[in-house]
Amino acid sequence: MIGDLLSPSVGGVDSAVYGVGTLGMLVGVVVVTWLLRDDALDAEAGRFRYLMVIPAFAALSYAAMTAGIGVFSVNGYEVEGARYLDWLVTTPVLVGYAGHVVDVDRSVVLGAVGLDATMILTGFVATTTAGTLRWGAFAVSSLAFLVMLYVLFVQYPRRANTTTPERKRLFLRLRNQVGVLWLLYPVIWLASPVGFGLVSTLGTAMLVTFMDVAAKVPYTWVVHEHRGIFRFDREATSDDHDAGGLGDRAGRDAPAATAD
Ligand code: RET
Repeated sequence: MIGDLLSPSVGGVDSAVYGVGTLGMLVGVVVVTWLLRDDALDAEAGRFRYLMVIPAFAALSYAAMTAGIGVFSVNGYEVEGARYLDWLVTTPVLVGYAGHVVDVDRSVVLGAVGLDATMILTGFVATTTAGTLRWGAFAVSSLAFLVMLYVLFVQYPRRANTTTPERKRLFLRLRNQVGVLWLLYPVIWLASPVGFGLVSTLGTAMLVTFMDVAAKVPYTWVVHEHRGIFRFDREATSDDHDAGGLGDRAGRDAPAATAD
């Protein structure tokens, strides 16, 4: 298996699909580079370096998959190790960054990140085992996913400390993207050869690549669209606190944003 992991095998249509995925992720790298290079923005407040991890790590992971690195077979299935490593690193950033936007209490963000990592790790177990263990791991992963969504949709708004209308709007855009797009991943898993085999290996590669690019690149673009939040001169309006929940202060402490 170690031999499988280390010997690259370029070729096949999967490789071409992952090549397109790599290019897609590079678009996200360009978008975050613009944010980092914009002198009018406070890159520290925007945590743009963390945001960069999302497309950059994925681009590396897709480049590895294009080269056939990290692929191994278990129980007759091809498993992309680089994909799970990518998910393990980048999905917690997607979840954590949405919390950062409205300054959610650290303990709550860590809870969501922990559930997310549990979901990916147990998902990997489900993918690489068979029988009862596989379905047990799938159930644990799905449960962690549902509890994580509860934290994002219920706890995050309650424990948000900075809820100017603009921040709230960006948060909702990012959070809702996670809530909607991510639901398709377990469905694709079930339909793939690892699940019920309704979709071929190539079909699964195409679907997951499309989903990964859709979950990451528009995320960076939405932050770019709302970059005004992180302008140096906006600090004063975005630093107040709210114990009562995300909805309570809407419209009170900053001029209404018009763009969306
Ligand atoms: C698995 C299978 C086990 C059950 C569940 C899954 C969920 C995976 C998710 C992945 C999200 C990935 C993203 C990648 C971005 O590039 C592991 C497929 C619940 C939700 C957003």
